Amino acid sequence: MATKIIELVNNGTFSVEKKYGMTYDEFAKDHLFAGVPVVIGDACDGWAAKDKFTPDFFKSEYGSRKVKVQDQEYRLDEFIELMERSTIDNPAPYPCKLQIDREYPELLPDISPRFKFAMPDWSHNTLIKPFTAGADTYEIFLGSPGGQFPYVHYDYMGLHAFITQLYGKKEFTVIPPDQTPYVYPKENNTWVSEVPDIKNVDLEKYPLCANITPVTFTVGPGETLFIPNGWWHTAHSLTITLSVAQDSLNASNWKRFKNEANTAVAKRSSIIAKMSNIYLSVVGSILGANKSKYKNS
Ligand SMILES: O=C(O)CCC(=O)C(=O)O
Ligand SMILES: [Fe+2]
Repeated sequence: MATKIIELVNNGTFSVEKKYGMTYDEFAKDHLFAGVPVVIGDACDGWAAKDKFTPDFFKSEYGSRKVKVQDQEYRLDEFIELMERSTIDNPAPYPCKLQIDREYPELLPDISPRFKFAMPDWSHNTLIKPFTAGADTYEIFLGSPGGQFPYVHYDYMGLHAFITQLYGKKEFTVIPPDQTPYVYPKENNTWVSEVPDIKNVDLEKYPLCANITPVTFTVGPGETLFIPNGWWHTAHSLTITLSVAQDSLNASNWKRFKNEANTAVAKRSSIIAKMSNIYLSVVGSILGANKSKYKNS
């Protein structure tokens, strides 16, 4: 069956498409190694979570669990009730994140099998773990109307992101990596932009933002947004939402991962950074980082 392609948005500089029936080969060439975002319409078709993961399910099954949202602790059922009362003008705090692998491991089978598109994934490999242990790589996001992700960023350590919308609609805004000089990366957290609201920029304060060409589009239930490493992004919920976010690391983003891992280590010690560079070169060749049949474009 041929891949079905729908153009979601096109600003003349780049477009974002939604695709169904994509083969791994197409995804690898046109998105993973090309560094092009895409909404995959059917990646989670085999997941039990598709019907099971609703705000009501979490309220009834896990209501007494504690969650911390924007530094405040809530019972999960109370937080979901707050989400239900949320309005665009007075949104509940966001993001409310549940760590699936650490806190809800019994739910992992519901989000299995891992998509072919997110494979291979080295971010959980024991050789890599020392570098990614601090990254949250398997999360549920609960949002409500008006809930806005607090900053524009690209994902830590050069990891790719797969965000699967299982309930409700979320609007994403993305900006390509080559526009990084115009988004005012923070000096100490270079993956976070200083600009508070990328869709309503104060051009007097941030004049370089006049050069950015963001696109905004909506992701709905059953759809997975692939955000390649280095793409700046942010999101806000249009309705009550539940999404599952996963990261991936493989030959396509190895170079970027290695650079970012070395930079993070170099902040602590230049000698350890040299050792980490050698270590990651060896690990890269063990994992086959330079042997992929696909090439970055
Ligand atoms: O779904 C969202 O709100 C965006 C999440 C995100 O980009 C992240 O956690 O890195
Ligand atoms: Fe992100």
